[in-house]
Amino acid sequence: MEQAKLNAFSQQHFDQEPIMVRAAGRINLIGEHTDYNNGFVLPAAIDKAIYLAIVKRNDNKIVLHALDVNDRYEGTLDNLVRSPKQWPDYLLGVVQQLQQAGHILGGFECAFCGNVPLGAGLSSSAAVECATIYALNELFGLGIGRKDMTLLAQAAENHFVGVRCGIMDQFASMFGKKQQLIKLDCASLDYEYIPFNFDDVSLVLLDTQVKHSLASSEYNTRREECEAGVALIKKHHPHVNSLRDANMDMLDAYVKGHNATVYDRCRYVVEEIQRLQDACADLQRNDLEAFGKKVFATHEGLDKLYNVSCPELNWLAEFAAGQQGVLGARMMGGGFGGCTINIVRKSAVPALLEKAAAGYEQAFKTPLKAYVTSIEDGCRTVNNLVNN
Ligand code: GAF
Repeated sequence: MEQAKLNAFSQQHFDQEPIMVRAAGRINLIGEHTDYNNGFVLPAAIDKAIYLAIVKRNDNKIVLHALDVNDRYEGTLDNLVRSPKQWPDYLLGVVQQLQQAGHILGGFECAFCGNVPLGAGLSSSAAVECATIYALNELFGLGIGRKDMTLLAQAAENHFVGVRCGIMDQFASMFGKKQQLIKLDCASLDYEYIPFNFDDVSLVLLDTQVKHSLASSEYNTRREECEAGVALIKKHHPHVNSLRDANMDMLDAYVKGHNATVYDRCRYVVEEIQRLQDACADLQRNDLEAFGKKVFATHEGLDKLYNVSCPELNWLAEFAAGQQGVLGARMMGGGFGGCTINIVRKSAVPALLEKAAAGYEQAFKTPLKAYVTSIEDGCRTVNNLVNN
């Protein structure tokens, strides 16, 4: 549907064949709030995506069309400022990063739409950034590799949009591969694909439909708390540059007695980095029950130690834990709203969806949305959108 919409718009508005790009949203199985601590993450690109069509212009204008909100932005390449509309910033930030890296761009016009639900923690913003950089790279023949595009897309979010996110979301959107999880070392950006076996289970996203306003301020606070923990340890162990280099003995010796909150935050991260390694070993043995237990433990840590959950997410995670056939469930992404991810035996999916929707609506007077998701390829060009 999104593709057809973009195709129809392109035919009407562009006098040349556009380059068309698909950039996916993401899930993350385990390894939350570890990316900016130089740890590991285990994300994947999904079946929900942003579609973007782009053509060159003969002047230095940037013209953007956001089809889903029926809005238009017009500016020039030499005057990139944040827009009060907000949505253009994800594209303009990418243009600014490309210019700062020395790439020469001409004017362009692009349109985009998508089915990544906004504010659901599925990284619609990273998908827009990745679609933009991928499309500009193709359009102007910039020759930038995927890793550098990923870093520039993240920098757009950090420096133009103003969110200090880690690398996970952009990496997943750029490097996603069908049926494969990406085990990413966020320190080196080395990665490997790990197949996820869908024979017996589905991945179900339960969307709280809430996004509490604390989300971005608390995200930055968590980063600062982790940095504070590293600074305390570093006085005694100068080689420790991030929580990736720390262990529980160090936290017990140098952080625990100093600041209980910072200790809890750091403890969660150190445990989560190890938990991810153990969970990957479970996957290698195809032991999804053991994997799922670690997913539950991650939720516990995010709620009790890292303090980024909320009543709606806790309700969903606890509810899922009590249902037959649910192997693991937890909040996903930055927190304070968005989705839980649930690993569910296929036979148990219909009952889970039905009971969760009824219970959640009764508890919070808000409808629950649910998506049974699949793992798909990351950024790529698409030729005939109608048939893709
Ligand atoms: C958000 C951020 F954008 C990611 O970089 C990551 O830190 C995540 O929250 C938490 O794991 O999605």
